Formats: sequence, structure tokens, C-alpha cells
Amino acid sequence: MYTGKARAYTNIALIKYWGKKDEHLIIPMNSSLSLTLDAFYTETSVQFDENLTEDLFVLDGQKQDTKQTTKISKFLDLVRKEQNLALFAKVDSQNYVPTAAGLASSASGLAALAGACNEALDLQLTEIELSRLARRGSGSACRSIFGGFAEWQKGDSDQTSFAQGIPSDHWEDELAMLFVLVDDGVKDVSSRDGMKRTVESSSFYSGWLETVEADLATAKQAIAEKDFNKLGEVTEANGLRMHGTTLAAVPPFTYWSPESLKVMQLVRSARQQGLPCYFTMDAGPNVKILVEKKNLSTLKNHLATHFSKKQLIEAYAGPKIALIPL
Ligand code: 2P0
Repeated sequence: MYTGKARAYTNIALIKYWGKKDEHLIIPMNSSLSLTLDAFYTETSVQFDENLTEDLFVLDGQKQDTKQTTKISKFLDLVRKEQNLALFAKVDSQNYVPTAAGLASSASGLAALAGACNEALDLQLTEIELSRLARRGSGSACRSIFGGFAEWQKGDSDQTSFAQGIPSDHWEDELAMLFVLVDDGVKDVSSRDGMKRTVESSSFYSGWLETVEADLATAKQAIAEKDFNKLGEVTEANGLRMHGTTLAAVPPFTYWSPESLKVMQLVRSARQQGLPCYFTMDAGPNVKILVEKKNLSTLKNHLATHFSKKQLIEAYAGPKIALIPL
């Protein structure tokens, strides 16, 4: 019996991954940059067992249905094929999120599973190899191998597409991200379907590709210079441009809700009052606000005019993936 367990933390992209060049290998159309956070993480154990007659996937104590289990099986197949292994596995995963707010993330989940497989089968993967493996499960998972800032270099093959940590002299420890939960609902368009539809049909997608690599360079420069406003401005602009592409998809869609716009408005009014903070959004209506730690409580007070305490969840920079002894 081969067993292993790992913990991985979620990450939020400041420069977004949006679109695949190769859907099978999950090679992205553009490079991206993220901040790994401490507030949400997944712990996953895997046990390859000769007594099993099929793969089993348990999430938060609940045995998952065939659809969810198939996703996990596909990932396990990659590992099994590579290792010439013919054993089924039990995958037991626990998501740690502050509330049941639909923030469970495929990034932390698939990164933790990759780490658990690495341990269970003694693959002895380097961090870059682990990042490549996690990428095959979910693109953004390749960034969750690393703590703090990470850059996913798009590459052009399985070998060359992986994330790496960005040296930052611990600047990320001065930063915070405030999550504003505006909706618990299930998303209409998954990120996987949303980016596919956008690449295939949005007339704005070419504009995204024309600008995103420059945004990435600006973000890296801002990190090197520890320039908060520069990083925040490019984060906000890049996120808006990503969401802009969805409006020109066929059929069009958006992840924004009226409440998301309310948060954007409050972020802008906070800035007008001299509080530096910048928003970003992913494939759902919740808004994440990048702010310096020293200004977090002022920002929370500003948002408290419209949102309850329960809707505001703070996060700080988080660590890299970790093994958990069984
Ligand atoms: C990101 N997102 O960079 C972007 C921004 C959502 C918006 O990565 O299909 O779950 O598994 O590779 O990584 C979410 O998509 O997609 C995502 P797959 P993934 O964080």
C-alpha cells in the first residue's frame, strides 16, 4: 500500500490565466502571476490499494459522485501511467475555508493531490516537476506549489510550462487580501468553460493577448521595487481586461453581479479618500481587494457601510505546499 498526504494553499492571480493553447496538457495562452494565501487550503491524502476495485474520492467527508470522481481518476491515470502502476486509489480531501462560501478552490485541491501522489509513490519530484504535474490537474494549481508570489511561465510544452516562486524579499508579508463574499450561489459558467468560450469566440480576446505579457512585466517590476500602487494598478487593470473579454464571447457572459460592482465602487471611493487598495475578480462574483496590512482595518470599516462582517474575510500571504506525516 502506498500512502501520502499534503497540504496546499489556494492562490489568487494578480495577472490572470485566461485561455488554453492546449486543453489536454493545460498549456495556457498567457503567463500569469499569483499570490498564495494562508486563509484557504486543502489537505489531501491518497492511498493506492490493491484491495480497491475502483477509485474513491471523498471530499469534506462526503463520497463524491461519478462525475467528480472521474476528474480525480483522470489525474491519477497520469501518475499511474508514468509509474506503470495498476492500483486504484482512495483520495480523501478536506477543504479548509472560513465559511461555506463557495471558495473551495481547484488550485489548492489539485496541488495537494499532486503533492500526496508525489509522497505516496516516492516520486521525488522537484518543485518544478511537481508544478508541472499539478498543472495537468488544474492550471492554477501549478502556482500553489509555491508560497508568496509565483509566476506561471506559459511555456509551449508539458516540459516548459510550470510555475516558480518570485523572489520578493518577504514583501508579501506586508500585504493582505480582503475577500468580499457577495454570493454563495453556484457559478453559471465554470472557469474551464468560460475561458474556452472566450478563446473560441470573443473578438476582445486578441486585445487580452496583446496586453497581458506587458502587465506581467509591470507586476514583476512592482514586486522588485516593492511598489504597492504599481502592483495594485496593474492587478486591477488586468482583471478588468480579463472580464472584458467575456462580454464579447458568443454567447456573452459575465461573472459580475450588482454587488460586485458595489464593491468596485467602494474600492474606488476608498482610493479617493487616500486609502490605496485595488480589486480583482475570478470566475465568480466575489471580489478580492489587495491592500497593505497596515490599511486593512480602515478598508474593512469603509466596506462595513454595505457589507456585514461575515462577508469580509481577510487573508495574508501563505506558504508553499507541505507534506503531512501520516
Ligand atoms: C487564474 N482562473 O489565473 C484564473 C483567473 C480563473 C480566473 O485559473 O481549466 O481552475 O483547471 O486549468 O485553473 C481558474 O481556472 O482552470 C483560474 P483549469 P482553473 O486564477
